[in-house]
Amino acid sequence: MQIEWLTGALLGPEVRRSQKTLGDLAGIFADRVAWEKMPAPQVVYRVEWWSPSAENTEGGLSWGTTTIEPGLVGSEYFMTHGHIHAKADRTEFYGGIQGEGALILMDESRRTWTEPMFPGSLHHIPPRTAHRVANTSNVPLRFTACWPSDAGHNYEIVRQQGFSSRLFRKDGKPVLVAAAQ
Ligand code: PAN
Ligand code: ZN
Repeated sequence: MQIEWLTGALLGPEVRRSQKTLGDLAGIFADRVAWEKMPAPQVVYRVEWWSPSAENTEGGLSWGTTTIEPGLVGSEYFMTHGHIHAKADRTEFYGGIQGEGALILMDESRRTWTEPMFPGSLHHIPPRTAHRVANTSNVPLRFTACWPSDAGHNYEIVRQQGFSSRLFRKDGKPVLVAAAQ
């Protein structure tokens, strides 16, 4: 296995890859009318990862790099779907590589806050904390992540309840806005 540190790109036969398009992210962005006018096949982000231990292996680790394209749906930045770990006490590291953005975190009481992401930023996602990343720059945002093999990903909770705040561009700058209930 190899990593290209300048981009986070993973190289090797065990690398797995996935991507999410605007069509895959139905219901995730606030402005449904703007979302419907955009091409469903447009890629919002890609993930490449290496899981040397099988999923669900206690004590194992996975390593991944996510690349989020620059863009907006209405005035909301392109972002990852977001999830909470199925084993909710499992934590994770994120590290910014390229571009700028925000790590959006939400605790169990639905309090949401952000941490700025930039090349060299390092983040610890605490237990029981939903997480997603928004790209607030004009270039692809790339970050690396390391998480426990048995963390699991609960996407349902985000699909059903969303985050309590969203990141919009206002006057050219990111602003966290309480979501309409
Ligand atoms: C990351 C995320 C990745 C894509 O590797 O899975 O950034 O985001 P979604 O999983 O929300 O689509 C991670 O947090 N792993 O646990
Ligand atoms: Zn995670």
